[in-house]
Amino acid sequence: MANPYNNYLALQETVDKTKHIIATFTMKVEGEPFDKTAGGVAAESSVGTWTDVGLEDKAIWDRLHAKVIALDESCGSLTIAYPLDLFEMGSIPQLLSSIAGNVFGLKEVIGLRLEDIEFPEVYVKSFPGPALGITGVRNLTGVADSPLLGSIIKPKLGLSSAQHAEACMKVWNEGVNLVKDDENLTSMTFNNFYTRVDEVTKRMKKKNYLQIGMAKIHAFNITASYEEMMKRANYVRDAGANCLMMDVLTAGFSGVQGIRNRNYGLMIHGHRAMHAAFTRSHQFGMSMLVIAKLARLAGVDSFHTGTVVGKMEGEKNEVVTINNFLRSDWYGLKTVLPTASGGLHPGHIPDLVSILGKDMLFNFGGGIHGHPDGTSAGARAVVQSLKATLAGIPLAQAKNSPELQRALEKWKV
Ligand code: CAP
Ligand code: MG
Repeated sequence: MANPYNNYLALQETVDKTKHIIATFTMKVEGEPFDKTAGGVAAESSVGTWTDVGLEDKAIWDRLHAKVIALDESCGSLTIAYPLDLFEMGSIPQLLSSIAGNVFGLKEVIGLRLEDIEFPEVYVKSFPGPALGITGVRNLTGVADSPLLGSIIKPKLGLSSAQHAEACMKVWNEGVNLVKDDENLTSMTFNNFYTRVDEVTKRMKKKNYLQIGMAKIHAFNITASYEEMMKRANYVRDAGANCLMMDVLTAGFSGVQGIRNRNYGLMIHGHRAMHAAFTRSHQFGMSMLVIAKLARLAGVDSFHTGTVVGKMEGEKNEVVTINNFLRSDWYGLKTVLPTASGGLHPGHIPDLVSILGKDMLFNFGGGIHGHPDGTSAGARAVVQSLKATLAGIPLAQAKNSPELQRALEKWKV
């Protein structure tokens, strides 16, 4: 009996890209021919299985089977075209269950990485995408073209809601645009989510920090079970605040889509906690570019993509490629503000601007709250650093910037 996997090879065929989703993988095989295993990956991620089945007729096959349209064993690359009818429009969980589902578990596959996915217009348009996009975030804050500055309150956990809110005010008062909860700060015994929203928005309203066109942003981390995320998002909206945060991978795309599809009209900041479990290994997993594309479909307005110069891994080419995609036109879907975060301090800003550009959010946790003279001084130092950088002044020569100079003493670049 011929192995059905071979039937999925269509190397001479040209497919209509407007009617297919095209996935590119890197694959390593053991104990079976590369091409047959490529067919197996196409089969198991579309309509097939390890043997022929009686119920499958020619009509089903012709309409739905995926096709291996390119492969190169020498570099392990594999490209598969999936007919659109395989997918439920507007559902990232179903897409991943298909293309990034069982295939990673096939015995003969000893390496498989989803490097990129090309989506046709009709599929992209089945998602709302970001509600604000870069333009909307800039309109909200009144920051026309320079990078936005953000902070993560540190320590990550332990402060009370009032202490957290006080730290936010210190940071905003010095000119920083955004503050976000840390990825693991949700609703704690010592810092309840709802109390935190109250404490923060109460202070923001007193200083008129929620006025559109000059607003400060607080990204409240609503990550939790779905029904709890809805309750928290409602509360943030009803409190008159302007931004939700979700840990996109731990909350799951179903959760992110669910919240976005409720059209709160609030900015959504996407954190990528746990991404490295998928993206770091070059043997198994998926690329950060794939995750960034899915996050844009799901509808985040800002998303972490890497710093190149900070504490987290991420090569310059990869980070720049992802950022360019997030800012690019994509069948009319709004753009996403790339966020550089992780081990950053004021001394990094010149490199950040020259490598990543100005359509960016630069986030500082330890780089503000670890300043030798405290949080306010740390916030002033990043503002001074950005000002000097945009004026083309070397940081060491920046005038009237004592806080910056103190920071440069503590943290050498
Ligand atoms: C940064 C951070 C962010 C990471 C996420 C942290 O704090 O709050 O979560 O940047 O990494 O918890 O480490 P610091 P990535 O500024 O104090 O380093 O952006 O790569 O997803
Ligand atoms: Mg964090």
